[in-house]
Amino acid sequence: MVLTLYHSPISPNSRRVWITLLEKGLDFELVEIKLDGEQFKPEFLAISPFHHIPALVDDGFSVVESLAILDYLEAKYPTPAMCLKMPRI
Ligand SMILES: N[C@@H](CCC(=O)N[C@@H](CS)C(=O)NCC(=O)O)C(=O)O
Repeated sequence: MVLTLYHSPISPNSRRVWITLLEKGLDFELVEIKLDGEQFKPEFLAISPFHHIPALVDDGFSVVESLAILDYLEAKYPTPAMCLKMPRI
């Protein structure tokens, strides 16, 4: 398993993904994207076509949008659960 998080340290959207990776105890690589134009480089656009961080690459599979990344991580790596689902009453 090779997980890479493309992020910017000041971005709250990046941080929620970063915290989730840490809380789940996953091994991952961090790659900082400087939002001074680096996000428009073709290598990064191939991962994140709308030039947004965060982006997660999992064994070559790219996921963008922080909330979608959190859902992806929860589905693929469910333990420990990061969201308690309450039963409907
Ligand atoms: N809805 C997206 C928002 C992502 C976003 O707006 N990222 C900003 C930084 S916080 C960004 O990459 N900006 C660079 C750009 O628009 O070129 C998410 O939750 O991931």
